[in-house]
Amino acid sequence: MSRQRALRVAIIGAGMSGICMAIKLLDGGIDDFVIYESADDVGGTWRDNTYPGLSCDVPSRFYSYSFRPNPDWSRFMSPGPEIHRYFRQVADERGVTPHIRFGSEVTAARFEDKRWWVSTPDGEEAFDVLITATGVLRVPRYPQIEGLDTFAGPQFHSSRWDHSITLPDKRIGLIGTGSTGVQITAELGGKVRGLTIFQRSPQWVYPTPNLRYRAITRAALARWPALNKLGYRFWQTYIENTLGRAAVEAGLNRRLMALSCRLNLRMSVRDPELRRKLTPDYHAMCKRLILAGHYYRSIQQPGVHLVTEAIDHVEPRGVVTADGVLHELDVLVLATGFDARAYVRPMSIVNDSGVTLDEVWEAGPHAYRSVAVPSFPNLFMLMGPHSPIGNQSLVLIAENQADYAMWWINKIRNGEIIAASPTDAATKDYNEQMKSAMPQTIWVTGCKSWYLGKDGLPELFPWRPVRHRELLATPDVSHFEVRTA
Ligand code: N01
Repeated sequence: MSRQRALRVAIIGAGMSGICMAIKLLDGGIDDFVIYESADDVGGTWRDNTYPGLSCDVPSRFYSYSFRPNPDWSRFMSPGPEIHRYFRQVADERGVTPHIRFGSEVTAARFEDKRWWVSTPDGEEAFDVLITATGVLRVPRYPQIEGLDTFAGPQFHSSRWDHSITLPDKRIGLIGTGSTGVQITAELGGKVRGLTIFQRSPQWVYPTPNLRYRAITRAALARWPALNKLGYRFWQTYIENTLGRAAVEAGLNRRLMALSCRLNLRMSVRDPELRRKLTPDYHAMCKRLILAGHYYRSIQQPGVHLVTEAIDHVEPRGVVTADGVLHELDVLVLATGFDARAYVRPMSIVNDSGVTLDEVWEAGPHAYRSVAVPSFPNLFMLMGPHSPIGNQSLVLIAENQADYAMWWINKIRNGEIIAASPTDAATKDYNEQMKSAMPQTIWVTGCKSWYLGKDGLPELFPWRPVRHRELLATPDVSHFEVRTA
């Protein structure tokens, strides 16, 4: 222990991944770290998104830290506010919260004199290791629609919900039918004066009822924690062998999942015209698969209108579609998604040659095994480029990536190395392997989605999630440029 050197670590972001990294540091005996958080609360996605019907679509047992099971989840898939409370509670009980600097936005970070210099409006501080935990879908994407800002009523992005507005008496316009739009529809359909859904592309919906856990089940899970662990393993195995596999390998799994979506639509929507409008012309899972229980039921409620005509423009009274119809509205909700290529942007990350991450990523974000970038020493990313976010629980991905970062952090702390970054050759080789595996994935089968990058290829991990875990389990030092003095 005495040979260990003091080490300072900076984490950017106090969402699910940043909290996970902090716990790994504390468990490893490192308490000299700062978490920079631009907002005034933890939780990232689960803090920002508060729209009606918000829920996770990964089973609760599996969408938890593996080291902190939660017997109290109320449903099979947890409602958003419960997940937010869980992360806040874990941050408090594990001693993470005192390390967080709330309201402190990192504007830049540069590597100089073997250290990372992190800038905020309050000044600059030096660290040995920099961890980015800024999430994936953080920056809202606003649609370019003529006249949008002329709308007379309130309008907001789904991730910036205006809770001052009462909903039941309103005619609500909803643009977007991704996971968010579907969850909002499932919640509001039939409960508001009017819900007009502007659908540009229909979605495949995998039937997933969200059942409540009974009090007796929750009591049993609290009494016997092993049951929770069993539940975690069960859902991990299930997801990794269904969606985890079907998205990246053709075969029976893929066909069964597609069939379930087709049957769900066929059995839930009797009106052939409505069913036609809701039938996608691409393969299930090509876009992010929607997992929902009662979307189709809600869309058939009185007062819900599905509009498939393209939006032409917006005027003060509502949305005008290409057929010239004015859809009068009181509130306009933009469930139009996020800039998935933001990563750490707009902050600038600069290496000791003066090269920015933006420059390195000009052709598209890429990394070594999703966690590190050549020539950017001691920088580790959680949820970095090509993480398996399309077919795995993000919580487990964060844990695996944080463990990987810890492996290098321990080497630095033990004085074995001063800095490490992956070699160009290893990173290039890894990215070429990924590129050649992309054609087998469902994501390239002819749909448009936020998964696709500038080159038309998915910015996702093209193999089964287990492979990502294996790639991170045993760091390969020969793939790294290591500085020892
Ligand atoms: O965003 P999206 P999201 N005019 O990009 C439409 C995660 N998530 O917020 O498909 C008209 O998927 C666009 O149309 P099209 C999950 O990973 C998870 O819904 O491009 N329409 C689409 O329908 C998910 O994938 C949970 O033709 C326009 C929609 O807006 C990701 O977040 C819950 C338009 C955008 O869909 C993003 O989901 C919620 C325009 N100009 C979200 N521009 C969980 O349960 C865009 N659209 C964990």
